[in-house]
Amino acid sequence: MTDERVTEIISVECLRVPAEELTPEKIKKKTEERTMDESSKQVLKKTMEEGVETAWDRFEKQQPMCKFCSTGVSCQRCAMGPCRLMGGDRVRGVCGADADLIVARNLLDQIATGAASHSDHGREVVDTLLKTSRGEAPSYSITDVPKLKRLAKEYGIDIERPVGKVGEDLAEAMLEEFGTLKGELQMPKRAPEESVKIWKEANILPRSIDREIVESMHRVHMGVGAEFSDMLVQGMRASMGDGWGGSMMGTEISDVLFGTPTIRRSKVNLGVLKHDHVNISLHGHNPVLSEMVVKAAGLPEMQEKAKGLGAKGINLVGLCCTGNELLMRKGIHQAGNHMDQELVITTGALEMMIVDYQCIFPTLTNTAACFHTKVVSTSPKSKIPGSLYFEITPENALEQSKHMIKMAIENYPNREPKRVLIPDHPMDAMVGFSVEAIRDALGGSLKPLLDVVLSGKVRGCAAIVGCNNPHIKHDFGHITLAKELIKRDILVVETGCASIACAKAGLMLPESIKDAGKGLKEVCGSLKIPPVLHMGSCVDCSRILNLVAELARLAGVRIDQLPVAGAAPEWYSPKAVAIASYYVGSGVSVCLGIMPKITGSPNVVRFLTQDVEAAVNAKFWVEPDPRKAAALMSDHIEMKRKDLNL
Ligand code: BF8
Repeated sequence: MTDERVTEIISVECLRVPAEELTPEKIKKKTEERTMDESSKQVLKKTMEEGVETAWDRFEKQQPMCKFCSTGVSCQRCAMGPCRLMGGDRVRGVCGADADLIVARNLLDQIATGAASHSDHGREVVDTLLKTSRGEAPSYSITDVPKLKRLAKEYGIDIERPVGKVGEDLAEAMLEEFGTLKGELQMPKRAPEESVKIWKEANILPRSIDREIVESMHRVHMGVGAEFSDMLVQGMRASMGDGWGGSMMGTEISDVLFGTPTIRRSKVNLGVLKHDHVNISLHGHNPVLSEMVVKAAGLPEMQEKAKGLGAKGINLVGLCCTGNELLMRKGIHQAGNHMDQELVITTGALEMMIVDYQCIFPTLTNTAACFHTKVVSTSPKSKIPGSLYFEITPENALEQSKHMIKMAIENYPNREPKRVLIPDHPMDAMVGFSVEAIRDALGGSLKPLLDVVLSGKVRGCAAIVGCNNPHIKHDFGHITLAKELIKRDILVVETGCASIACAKAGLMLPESIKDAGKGLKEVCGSLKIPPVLHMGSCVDCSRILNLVAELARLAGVRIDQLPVAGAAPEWYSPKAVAIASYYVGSGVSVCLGIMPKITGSPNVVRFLTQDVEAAVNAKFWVEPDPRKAAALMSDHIEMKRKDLNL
C-alpha cells in the first residue's frame, strides 16, 4: 500500500461451489425457490453458473440444523458445559439450569445484543452532533435547525442561544442518558401517560440505555438470573431502552445532522447499477459515514477523475439500512436488501463496496475476490479480513471518503465487461415518509389519518419490519403480507429490508393502490401516496413508535388500544428481536414469520405468546405463512376497533 491510511488486513480467496453439479434446469429451480425478486433472480442465476458461493449455498450446507440449537436448549455459557438438554436424565445442564432458564438466557442475550447494536449506532450519531456543534467535525453541519430546537426544548435546554451551543447541550444530555443517574429516559414521555403507567407497573421502563444492556448480560451469567419470566421482562426493559432511547436518538439526530426525510422518488433493485459509471455501493447502517461519501462523490474533481478514466460519472447505490438512510433523505438509488449483498458484487459491475457495520456478511471479501470489486471497511468495530481499511471518524470522514472514491475510480478499468450482468428495469419507488413528512402531506397534523381510521375507511395500521432470512424465500414474506394487508384496507408502514422488498415489488408506487381495498384506495388515491409507506432504516422503527404515540395521544387512548399490529416476516437479526420486544412492550402485538429459538421451553413460548399480554396488553404470534399472518393481524385490528366501539 502506498498510502499509510489504508491497511489491507489479509488477502482472501474467491469461495466457489462446484458449478458443474448444476444443470440449467436445477439452476432455474433453485433460483425460483430462493428469491421472489426478478432482478435478484437474474444475478442469482449467474452466481450458480459461475460457481460463486452465496449465503443460500452455505445455508444448504448447514442442513440439517442442530435441533438443540434450533429449539434454544443448548448452552455455551460457561466452562462446565457445553450442555444440551436431551430429555430423560439430562433435563438440566451441569449447573442445574432447566430448559426454561437456558432458553430465556439465550433470548435475553439476543435482545441485549440487538439493543446494544442499535444503541451504539445511536451513540455514534449523537457523538457526531457533539463534535459538529463544537466545531471539531467541520465537514458536518446541522441541517434541520428547527428539529434541533424542538428536541432541545423537549430536553429542557434553553434554545435562545447560538445553534452550536444548543447542539452541544442536546448532545451532552442525550449521551448522559446512556448511563444516566436520573433513573429514566426523556423520550418515553412522548407516549400517552397511561401507556407509561403500564410500562412502570410492568417494570419495563428503562433506567438508562447502557445499564439495561449491562444488567441483561449480568443476568445471563450462571448463578444470577434463575427465574425465566423475570429474565424475559428484563429483555423487554432493555429493548425499550433501544426503541425509546438509543434507536430514537439515532433517528432524531440523524435528521438533525442530515435532514429530516421528505417524500421523494427514487429507484430500487440491482438494475440501479450503471454500465458506464463507476459503481460504488454503501452498505451497513450509520449515515455518519455514508453522508460524507455522498458529499465526496459529488465533488467536481471526483467526477472529472472518473471521466478521465472513461466513465461517465460516479454512481452511488445503497444496500440495507445505510441505503435506506440515503434513499429517504437524498433519493440515492437502492440496489437491494440483505440477501442482495453478494449479488451486487456478482453483477461484475461494482468497483467498490464501502461498509460500516451490522448485517455485513464476513465473506463479502471472498465474493469480491471472485471479481474486481474492492471492499472497504471503515469502523474499528468491524474490520473484515480481505478488506481495505480506512478508519472513519467525524473529524476525518470527508478526507477519507475522497481517498476511497479515488481508489474506486482507479478500479473502473479493471472491470471485465464480458462478466457484467446488470438487470434491466430498476423499479420506481416513492419514499421519505418520516412522521414529519406524513404530517405535512396531511396538512400539518396526523388528525386526518386518525379520522379515516376512526371512520373505518382505513381499518388500522400495520408495521412490517426486519430482514431477509434464507429460511424463507427472499422477499416472499414481506411482499405477500403487505399485499394481503392492503387488500384488507390496512395501511402498511415499513422499515429496513422489508421496505426494500416491497419497494422492489412496486408496492411503494401510488399506482399500487389498485391492489388495495376500497377505503384505503380512496384515502391513498386522494393523497397520491402508496398504500405501503417507506419509513426508513431499522433504527427508524422508532419513527413508528413516534407515529403510534402521536396517534394515541390524538385519540386520547393508550398505544395498546390502537388498531395496529407489527410483523417481522423474514427476521434474522438480534436487532429484530429487540425491535419486536419493544413493540410488544410498547403495546403493539407482533407477528414473527420465523420461529425464534424458544420451542425447547413451552413455558417461554407460553409467556411470550400469552402471559405477557396481562402485563403490557400485547403479545407475540409466530406464523410462517404470510397469508395466515395477515388474517391474524387483521382479526387483531378488528378486535381493537371493537374494544374502542368503532
Ligand atoms: O438493520 S432489516 S437484515 S439491514 S437487521 Fe439487517 Fe435486518 Fe436488514 Fe438493517 Ni435491520
